Amino acid sequence: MKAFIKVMIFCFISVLVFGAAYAKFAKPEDAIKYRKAVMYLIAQHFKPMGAAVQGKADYDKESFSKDSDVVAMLSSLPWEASMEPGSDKGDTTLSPAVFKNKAEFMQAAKSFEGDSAKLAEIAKGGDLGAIKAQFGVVAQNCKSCHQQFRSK
Ligand code: ASC
Repeated sequence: MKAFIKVMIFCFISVLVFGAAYAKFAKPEDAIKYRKAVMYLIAQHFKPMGAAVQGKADYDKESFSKDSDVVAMLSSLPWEASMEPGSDKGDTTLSPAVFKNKAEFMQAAKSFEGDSAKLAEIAKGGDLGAIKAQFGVVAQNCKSCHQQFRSK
């Protein structure tokens, strides 16, 4: 009986913890800070790749590959935080269009995830021509999503 009660308490606590995991952001500002932090990191790893692709910096296979891995790794993180109700107000450039076109927004997000993963894969091969082409696809991805879903 004692063991049964222990199991019940464990389950109860698990439900509380698991339930809490759904409410990831206590307030809209937290979601804004979270996605800005992720976007900042993505940009920091995206820019050196852009410089290499444009010939403004030397192409280094290893560092390009590391940057592309980091971008791919981060690519799935900003979207949940971007759909947090009320987080289109305040210190943000998120367009309210996100809430009106959630499916379209998520589709754009998924394209970015897929295209970033592909870039990371191609980067491992070190074929600069193929890398340039795929980098262009990802950059276009950033651009069109920003046009639709970022204000200013
Ligand atoms: C960046 C950055 C963006 C994208 C975009 C790509 O480094 O901050 O918003 O790349 O310019 O088209």
